[in-house]
Amino acid sequence: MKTKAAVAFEKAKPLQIATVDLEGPKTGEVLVEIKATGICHTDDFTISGADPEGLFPAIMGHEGAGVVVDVGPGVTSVRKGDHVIPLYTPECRTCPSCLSRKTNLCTSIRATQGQGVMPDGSSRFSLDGKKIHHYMGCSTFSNFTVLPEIAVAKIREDAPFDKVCYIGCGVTTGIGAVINTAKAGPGCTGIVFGLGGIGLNVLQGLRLVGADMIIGVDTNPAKKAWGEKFGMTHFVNPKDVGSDLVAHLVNMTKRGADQIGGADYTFDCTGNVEVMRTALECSHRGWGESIIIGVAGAGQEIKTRPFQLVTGRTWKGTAFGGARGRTDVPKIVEWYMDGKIQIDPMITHTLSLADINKGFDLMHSGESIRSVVVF
Ligand code: NAD
Ligand code: AHE
Ligand code: ZN
Repeated sequence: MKTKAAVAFEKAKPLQIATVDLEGPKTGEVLVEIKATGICHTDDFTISGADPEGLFPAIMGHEGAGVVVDVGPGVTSVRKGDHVIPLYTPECRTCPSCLSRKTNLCTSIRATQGQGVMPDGSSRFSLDGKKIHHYMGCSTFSNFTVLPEIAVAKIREDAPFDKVCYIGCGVTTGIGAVINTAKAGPGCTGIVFGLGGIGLNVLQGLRLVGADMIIGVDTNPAKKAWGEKFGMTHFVNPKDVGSDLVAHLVNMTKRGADQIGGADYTFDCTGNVEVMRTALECSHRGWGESIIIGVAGAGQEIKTRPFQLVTGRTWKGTAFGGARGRTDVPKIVEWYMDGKIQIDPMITHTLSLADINKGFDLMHSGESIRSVVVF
């Protein structure tokens, strides 16, 4: 069949709208009509050429929602007409990682996913007979896409596609980082670096678990008002603080008789390795945990004095907020539908596919939180 898609033909170039060929679903695969897709910073990261796994040409996008329109042989868990959210972190429930119960990082199709192909090693997308790569196993910047059945979460049918697509990455990553990775609880203190599409969801996750003090840190002063909408109690712009941001944040979080300071949990939502260091070092001596969410480019490395870890701080990372997609995503959709979490105010722009490059411009200028393309 033919489908309209935004294609990244080469790195660091605007996406081009094209009508491409899409083969139908093979064994264990499903064909999904994407109704809406968010634009995540990670799409931009890969398009920029900074992603060591980046492949071109490719159809990016990994934050979608849509309807199953066909299924391949052997598919049992979903059927035509089901509403689904694609999962860049699948959940096969049979690989050693899924069975370990220690991680959400299902390994059953990770190798082929990283090579931009389906589990049988081939791509379903092509143009003029030439292969186009899948991206993160999702390629939601295409009106129709093919996914393995283990990489879709079935959701309730009354959930609006143009809002719940955001649960396909940003919402789940931010809230999941608090609940699944940090396992934060009532009364804790948290510091969130970078109040974009991910960081605001970390803020609302901290509010959800009953954190006492929620500090947001962003170099864009406009993010103060944004943070306050989602539970932030204090805002810090590093540009106003001078050279010792760590000392400033430690001072702000001094509690109890010993007045040591430092947050119970800190989160990097910037992808900047210097910020990651600051985030670790302003976590509490003895028990502070710093969770890396941001994705850093090829060649970037994190560093700190080992003393920071010797004195009881822990560095952690999280992908998709530690969520097991087929199990957890339908529940997060329920939370949204029940009003327990907010999504609508964060979707600042709704665009047509033809205008998808404007979504990236809005991200770069800091004007948008999330842009959503509606097909
Ligand atoms: P975004 O562009 O919407 O937000 C980034 C925010 O960081 C902006 O508000 C920006 O002003 C702020 N910022 C930039 N430099 C800063 C600095 N030095 N100090 C403080 N704030 C600073 O991006 P996003 O969509 O929220 O994504 C954030 C990061 O998370 C990206 O690196 C993205 O690739 C990554 N990500 C990771 C996962 C995962 O599973 N681990 C999932 C989604 C996104
Ligand atoms: N390809 C990059 C890694 C990118 C990365 O870490 N991606 C996150 C999801 S970001 C969503 O917006 C992830 O899921 N990581 C786990 C995995 O298996 O990729 C690189 O550096 O090579
Ligand atoms: Zn993402």
